[in-house]
Amino acid sequence: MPNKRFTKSQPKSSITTLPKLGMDKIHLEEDFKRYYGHRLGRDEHCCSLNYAYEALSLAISDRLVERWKKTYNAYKETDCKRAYYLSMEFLMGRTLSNAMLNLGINNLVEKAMYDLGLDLEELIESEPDAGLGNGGLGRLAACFIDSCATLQLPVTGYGLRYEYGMFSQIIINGEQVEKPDHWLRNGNIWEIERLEYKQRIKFGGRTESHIDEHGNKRVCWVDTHDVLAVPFDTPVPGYRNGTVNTLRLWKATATEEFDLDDFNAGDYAEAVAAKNTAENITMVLYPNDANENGKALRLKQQYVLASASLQDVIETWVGRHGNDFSEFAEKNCFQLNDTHPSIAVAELMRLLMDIHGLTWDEAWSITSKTMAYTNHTLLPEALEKWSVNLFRQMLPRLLEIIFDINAHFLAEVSSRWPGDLDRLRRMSLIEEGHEQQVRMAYLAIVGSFSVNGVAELHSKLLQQGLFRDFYELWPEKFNNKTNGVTPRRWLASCNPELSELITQTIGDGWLTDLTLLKKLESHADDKAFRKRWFEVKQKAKQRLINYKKLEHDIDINANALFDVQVKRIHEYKRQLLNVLHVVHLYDRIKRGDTAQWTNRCVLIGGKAAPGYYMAKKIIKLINNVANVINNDPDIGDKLKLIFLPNYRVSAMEIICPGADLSEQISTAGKEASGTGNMKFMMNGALTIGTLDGANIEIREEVGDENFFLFGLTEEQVEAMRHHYDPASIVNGDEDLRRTMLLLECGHFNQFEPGIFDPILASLKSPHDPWMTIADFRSYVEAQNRAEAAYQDKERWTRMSIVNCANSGKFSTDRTIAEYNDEIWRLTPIDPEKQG
Ligand code: 26Q
Repeated sequence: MPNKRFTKSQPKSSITTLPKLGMDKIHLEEDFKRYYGHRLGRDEHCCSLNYAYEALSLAISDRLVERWKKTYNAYKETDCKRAYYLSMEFLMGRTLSNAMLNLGINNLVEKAMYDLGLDLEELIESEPDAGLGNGGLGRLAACFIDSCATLQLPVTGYGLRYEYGMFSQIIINGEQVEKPDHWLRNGNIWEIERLEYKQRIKFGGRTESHIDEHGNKRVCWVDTHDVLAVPFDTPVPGYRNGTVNTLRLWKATATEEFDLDDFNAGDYAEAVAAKNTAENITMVLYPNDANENGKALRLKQQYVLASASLQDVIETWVGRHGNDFSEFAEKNCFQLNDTHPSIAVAELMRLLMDIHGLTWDEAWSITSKTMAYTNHTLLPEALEKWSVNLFRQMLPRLLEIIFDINAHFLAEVSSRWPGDLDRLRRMSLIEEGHEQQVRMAYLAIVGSFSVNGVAELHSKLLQQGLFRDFYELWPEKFNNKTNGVTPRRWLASCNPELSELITQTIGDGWLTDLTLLKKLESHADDKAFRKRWFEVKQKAKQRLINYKKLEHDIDINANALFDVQVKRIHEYKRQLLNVLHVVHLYDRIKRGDTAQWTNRCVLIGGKAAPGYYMAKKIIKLINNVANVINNDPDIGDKLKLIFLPNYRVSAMEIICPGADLSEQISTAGKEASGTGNMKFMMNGALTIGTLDGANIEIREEVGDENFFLFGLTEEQVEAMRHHYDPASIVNGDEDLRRTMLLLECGHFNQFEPGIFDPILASLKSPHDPWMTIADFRSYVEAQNRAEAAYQDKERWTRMSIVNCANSGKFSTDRTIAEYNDEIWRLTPIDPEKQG
């Protein structure tokens, strides 16, 4: 009974008071050796990297746990307001090096390991990524909780503990093959299982209603098939400030009676098999970064996250306040990371009414003051919808509540716009059609007091387009919170040489106030400083080459322009535009048009959703083009194209310091924000980009002269749609015509005839939503400007410094400060000044 509390005895305080752990080299070495030798039972005959990694991690983890308990107690004692970040994804990457950096013991541990004959770098790299996310949205959640801890805000991350994270990608014959990512295979020393906080989650069954002794209607949800959600907690340290917050991830398991019922009926094997249905719920992360419609298992995942997290918060509340919820809304705030956890709106209503006896009005008043929703997409087809029938079967009580929310809401709409039936139809939470669907984004908007986009353009387009009707009704709910990235992982930790140079030049304040990087700008005029900057960049490029060498046998020269596009493969992100440019460069070399040539190495990486046909074709095309170019002796160092397999957090930590040029080339109006763009800028890459997402704000910060802008604006894209004629653009542009001809004649698929026809057809279609052909000429011109700039090393280096110097806005410390000032309104708590 692991969750049984002490009854006959109480622990003496002597078992809970511990001496403070030493933060010096001697104590760390001692602890490391003890864990290695005693806990793991190893000696000099067994020098597996993994045991050394574990021993060190255990020693570091102890130091985190010490601060974790202190933080927990400080929050509890102050009874402060709290926020909860609800997200189906936390793309954490590796933990060890970040923990050491934030504790301030990274240098010291490096020495300690060295003295023990170990290479810290090697230990760090032996840790698998926690890849519990698809891309931008999941990594943003990870950067957010880092900044919350650094700002000492009482914020808990709630998510799911997937047994299998994002698949790992291998390339066979140019094609993506997915391999399951069993990231927990060797255990996970950073998490603590908390059986005592498990929660029961209901599925299926039916509802019954009756009138209680006060004459109120009460609903019971009965005959359900329940599962348990067990939390696993991971510490989230702030940067050198004593705060350690919590990331709580739920694992679904079977209830005890689940097996017993069947067991008593004599069907032992069935009973054990039934356990699987429960445990399957959190088995695997869905590897789509756009909506994959209708999968029942995905809805189950979403409900486990929402229900377990809300019950957890309410249990803590009731433990302190009993059934008095009068101050609940003043003390709690739930930030919904996209619509994925938005069933929480209905679930909070259910818990408050059915379990805690509140009236509809009381429950709605609380719910609509505690929920806040962040949108991450502008693609209408990516808005999440669930079939009403599926909902009725799986979550009948929640469907009733959604219908009731809708009835109240539509009454409000019709009193504001009497008789406007079309508006009612447009705004209803239920989409009518041959099958009724629940519109999750509308549920999130109606149930929240705040709705935000993730970059200025994105937030504006939400108000004018996707959510226009709602903006007219409630303009005060809508706001913008431009994304960021944590400078601890994305500069300090991934680029130690550049960080060292920056700190030597302007001090180390930038680590917690990134706007201080601005001080670097004046040094851009200092030739000696530029030289050092250039040397650091070259080293980072060499590191990237060495990393690539592991998989490839291609000679890459660090003097070439490193031109990088890494992100999920998506038509709207337009990796194809990049490929068209590469083929155009190849064509130029082949026809001898190489005066003033700039050697270039184009790196493209990213995963395709396994069911996304076009995205997989694009990967194949990149690899085929690469094969031809890299094996053509005429091309040599002038041009290389490399597909980086298995792009992930730990890969980006090597890629972004080594990039010269950052490709941010989505069709204007389609990329909500982008965050890779920020990581590159911070590490001194220059951007070639469209006026889309946060690119616009990056250009504003760095100035047009330090940014390679191209392409149609969002308004021009929309205006051109009606008369878009790619065929005439191709015919009128000799370079483009030749490029398309090379692709069409099968030059890159000589033994695989026709395989790229679908790609070519989509490029040439007047209905191509991404309008790639429309931006080709302007893109090539911007690339030419980039090459000219790169030829002048002094000029390029100056621009690189200016980019880094103006990246201060893009720290998640700024983003989170805005979330807190305008949405959460939490008071920072310093655990060291408490108690
Ligand atoms: C939904 C339903 C079923 C299965 C999967 C999904 C699903 C999963 C993940 C839908 C979307 C996502 C992820 C979206 C995402 O990463 N969006 C990106 O968010 C970043 C952070 O705000 C932005 O910078 C990017 O512009 C945006 O594309």
